[in-house]
Order: sequence, then structure tokens, then C-alpha cells
Amino acid sequence: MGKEEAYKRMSQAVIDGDADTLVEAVKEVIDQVEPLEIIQEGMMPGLKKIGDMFGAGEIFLPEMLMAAEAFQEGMKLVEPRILAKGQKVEKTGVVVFGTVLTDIHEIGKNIVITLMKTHGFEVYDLGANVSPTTFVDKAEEVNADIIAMSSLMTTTMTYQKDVIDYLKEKGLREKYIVLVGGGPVNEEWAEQIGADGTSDSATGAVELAKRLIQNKKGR
Ligand code: B12
Repeated sequence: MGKEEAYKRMSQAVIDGDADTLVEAVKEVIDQVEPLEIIQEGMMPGLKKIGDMFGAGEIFLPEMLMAAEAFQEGMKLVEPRILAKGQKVEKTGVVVFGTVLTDIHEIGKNIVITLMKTHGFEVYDLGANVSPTTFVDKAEEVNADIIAMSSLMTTTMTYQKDVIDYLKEKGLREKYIVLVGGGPVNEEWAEQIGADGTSDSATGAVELAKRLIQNKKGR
């Protein structure tokens, strides 16, 4: 089976919430292609489709949940391959990463974290539903360079601003690079809340993080 065919099967398997078929299709190509390509070309289109279907009221929460679970089964195969590529990389910086308060979406955050690790970042994953105090306390504790926040809903993205406001309140805003991301987040939003940047892709997020760290350390 060619990779295009395998990617189509992966996407459909995510939509169907069919972890077995997804894992099978991933195994068919995993030794031949870039692991990140499997996520981007094979698995993510399915998740996007399921989100659109949910938004249109064509499916309900159980189907979305099954799609997410199938996706995560696929990730179990792909993630070690991505991590294996970055074993001998020099340390780039320290990142504290979480999904904001009342938001439990973690898939995108986890992909960005995996890729950051392969580029030498030491990443502290705070999980989901993370409060401003937790973000900031952890960043202080581990002497982080970057605070990174993910948010997948229009109703939760405002908590990204709360973290930045809390940093300002504590007189710590200038100490950290603040990155924001996730579905509804764009450049305009990042600028509006006073974040240092955003990206809608994992590779873009890593490039941005590297560039901003270089600038900061060069100061
Ligand atoms: C999977 C999913 C779920 C899963 C999450 C499982 C998990 N453990 O993560 C489950 C089923 C649990 C779920 C629950 C809900 N969901 Co949901 N979900 C989705 C879905 C289909 C996909 C999200 C996803 O993982 N995308 C794939 C990843 C790779 O993309 P990403 O997160 O955007 O990340 C990329 C970039 O944004 C970027 N990035 C991400 N984070 C960061 C951070 C930084 C710093 C940077 C630089 C970059 C960056 O890099 C990533 C890689 O490319 C979306 C639809 C969609 N189009 O997004 C709906 C969606 C986000 N969900 C939605 C809703 C409404 C819900 C529920 C409220 C449903 C309900 N009635 O209960 C609950 C929310 C519960 C809560 N309190 O959080 C809505 C949100 C609408 C809104 N208000 O904005 C969406 C948009 C669906 C829709 N069309 O209506 N969901």
C-alpha cells in the first residue's frame, strides 16, 4: 500500500474511532516515512473532520471522544519515533507547558511538546486545566525560559490572558517568553493579550521558541 492510501485509511480510522485500523495503517508506513508526516498528513485530517462534524451537529461527544482515543493510540506508535530522532541535541531551553484552566484538550499540546523535546528543550508538562498560579509557580521553580499555553476553545482562550496578567501582577512578565496556541488562537489574539508569539503548527511553534530564546540569550 502506498503512503497516500495509508494516510487516507488513517484519517478514516480516526473519524470512525477505530484504533485497530489506525494502528495497522500506521505500522504499514512507519519505517518508510517521517513520523511527523504521519501525524500531519494521516491522523490530523481525521481529527479536523470529526471537529467539523461535531460543530455541525452531525456527531456527538462520544464519537469525538472515540476519535481522540484512536488518535492517541496512533500517537503511542509515532511519538517514540519522533523522540528517537532528537536524542543527541544540545539543550536549548526550559519550557513550562500546559492547557489553560477549564480546558481539557491536550492532543495539540502533546505534539508540540514531543517536537520541542527533539529540539533540545527540557519541557515540564503541566497537563490540562492548569491555573495561572500553577503555570507561574512551576516556571519559577524550574527557572523556565518559556511559559507555553494551549487553549482549544473560544471560551477558554481568555485564561491565557489571565496568566499574562498574573505574571504582570507579580512583576515577572519580562522574565519569561510567553507563547500561546491552540485552535482559536491567532497572531491578533497573541498581540492583543501581550503574548510573545503564536503558531498554528508544531514545527512553527518550535522554530518560534528557538528564535525567541536566541534573542533573549543574546540580549
Ligand atoms: C479531540 C477533541 C476533543 C477531545 C479532547 C481529547 C484530548 N485529550 O485532548 C474531547 C472529546 C475530550 C473533547 C471535549 C470537548 N470539546 Co473538543 N474537540 C476536539 C477536536 C475534534 C480536535 C482537537 C485536537 O486535538 N486537534 C488536533 C491538534 C493537533 O490541533 P491543535 O490542538 O489545534 O494543536 C495544533 C496547533 O494549534 C498548535 N498548538 C497547540 N497548542 C499550542 C500551544 C502553543 C504555545 C503553540 C505555539 C502552538 C500550539 O500546534 C498543534 C499541532 O499542530 C476539536 C476540533 C478542532 N477542529 O480543533 C474539538 C473542539 C476543540 N472541541 C469543542 C468542544 C465544544 C468540546 C466540549 C465542550 C464538548 C462538550 N460538549 O463537552 C468538550 C470540552 C471539555 C473541556 N472542558 O475542555 C469545540 C470548541 C468550540 C469552541 N467553543 O471554541 C471544537 C472546536 C469542536 C467544534 N467544532 O465545535 N474535544
